[in-house]
Amino acid sequence: MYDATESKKIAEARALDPTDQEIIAKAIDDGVETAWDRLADQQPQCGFGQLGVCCNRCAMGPCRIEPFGKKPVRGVCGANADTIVARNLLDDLATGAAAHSDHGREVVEVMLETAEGKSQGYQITDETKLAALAAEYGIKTAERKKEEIAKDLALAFMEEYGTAKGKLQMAERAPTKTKEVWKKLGIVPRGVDREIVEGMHRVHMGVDADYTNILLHAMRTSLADGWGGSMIATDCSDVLFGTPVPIKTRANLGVLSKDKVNITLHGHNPILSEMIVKAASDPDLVKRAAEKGAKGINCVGMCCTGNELLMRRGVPIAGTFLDQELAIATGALEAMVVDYQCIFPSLPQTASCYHTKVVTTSVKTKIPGAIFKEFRPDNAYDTAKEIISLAIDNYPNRNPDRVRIPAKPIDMMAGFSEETIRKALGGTYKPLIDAIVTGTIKGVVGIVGCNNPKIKQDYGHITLARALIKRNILVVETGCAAIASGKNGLLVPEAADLAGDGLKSVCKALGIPPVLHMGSCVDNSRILVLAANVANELGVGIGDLPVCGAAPEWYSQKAISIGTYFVSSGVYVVLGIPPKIFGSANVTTLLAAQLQGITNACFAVEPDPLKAADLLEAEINRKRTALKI
Ligand code: BF8
Repeated sequence: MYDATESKKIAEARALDPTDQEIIAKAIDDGVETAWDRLADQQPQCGFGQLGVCCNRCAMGPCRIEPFGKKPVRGVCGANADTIVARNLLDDLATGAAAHSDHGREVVEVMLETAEGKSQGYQITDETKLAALAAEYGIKTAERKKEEIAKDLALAFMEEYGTAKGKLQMAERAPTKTKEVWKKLGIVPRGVDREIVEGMHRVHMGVDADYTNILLHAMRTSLADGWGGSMIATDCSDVLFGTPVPIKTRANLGVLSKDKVNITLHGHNPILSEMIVKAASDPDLVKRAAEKGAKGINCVGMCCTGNELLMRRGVPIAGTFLDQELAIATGALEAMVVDYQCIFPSLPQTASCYHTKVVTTSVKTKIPGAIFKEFRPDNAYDTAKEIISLAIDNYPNRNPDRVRIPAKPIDMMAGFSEETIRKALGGTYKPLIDAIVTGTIKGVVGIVGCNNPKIKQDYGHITLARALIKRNILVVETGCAAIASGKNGLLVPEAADLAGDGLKSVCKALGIPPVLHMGSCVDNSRILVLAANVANELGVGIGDLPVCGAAPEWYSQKAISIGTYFVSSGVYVVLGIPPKIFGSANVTTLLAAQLQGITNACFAVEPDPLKAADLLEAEINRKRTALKI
């Protein structure tokens, strides 16, 4: 046990945000284990694993390669460090691509069931987007009901997953020059199911041993995610729930209420979270909450499903990946309702220290100790009511003596979809292009990705975003990076005062923040579309644009796929956490240098966010010089 001063000191080292620090200190004082403690317990972490030279793929192993040129230089099968590192990377990347794309498939299935009248509580909301997508897919719209069009579109999306056409319709959005690079490399993305299956085939012992060949397939798989599975998830969610427009809300653990039933929606798919929020205003449930002594039902978001909710409904967001245990440690949470991805398996253990109930809802994500309520489209509203009832009935179990809710939620603004940005600029990207040409805005950087307890929570995101806007670089964000900026006050128009004079003038004229929240992690596809549309207007490739990416605090396999589809599309990406590739000099050189000669982009690794800002600015200047601007 620590005394209060020690807990505070530890908390300050773990997180940037004072509200997070407050609850980290409380968790320490309450004796609750969190990811930071588990990371400490794991020290020292396996050096072979960190370098990517550990292979546990078959029953002749596990094998590891000695990284300093001594024996063993090969696994039992004969694979060397290059093969092992590249195979491990493809395996991780395919896992991430599968997570995004499987999420997308579930949204498509709900769209189909909704179109056929078989779902409960969903509807086709955005008819403009539906019509635009139908035109893209050659689906007739004249004199047809929206449900008929949506049914054809859902079937067309399903076909994309395993298409026999050998290419994706969605990827046609990419500029010609970018697609030519893919063609030359033999990485034109086909259906994401196929790329993932082929990836799993290649990493089987005795299949692909050529690291270059393996990495090319990794690039292809990532493209099928970014321009396929993820893009479908984004577009289909917009049709069902509406395309985001600017909206105000609040962020940090202070959004929990001291006198309402608190429900945190954590995970990724809006299919679940949208329905819980909808059911939370059901008069029966509001009455039931009042009967239990609560002043209402307070739904808040967490992680990417939180992003989905806040950008469409203005639902407040409690925090990022590393806030999930802290939300429980406030002692004020009646239920943590999850679907999948980024859910700590330890949540029921955390919850057992308080009264919180952890509810899992997907057959894909069962966690020992959690309550399982299967959530299906055909009974979605009824199940949502059942889950909320469970939270309401748990309200009297809250122990006020163990509750601490931070005082001040922070105002933020979200909802900057590609459509909204384009519309705000007058239907064309010309004003943005002009601002970039004159140097008023030097370029654009997408800051994306997670928290990782290896770095002080949100420090990487916020330090980098502040440094970039000061240099007149517009920042667009998704995922936990965007939530971090919300918690730290960068997502309000007033934050333009922190920007350089050029960017500040543009933000003030448009009334927008210098950091734009573009959505969840699958919504990185919105950044791809934005870049594609700007490049198409200029008649260049994405790789020619002064546009870069960064993932300062990434942890997830999904982030590997995201980073790779950006680099494969021509966007230079700086990672704040080293990927597990340094056991192979060849793999490292290919990803961090040689790719630049092919896609005009590569990866860099820089844990210091200020140095990362220098790298990003230098790359933006390189591309500006090449464009002669
Ligand atoms: O998909 S940013 S910690 S919540 S993986 Fe997870 Fe990373 Fe957050 Fe969203 Ni994305």
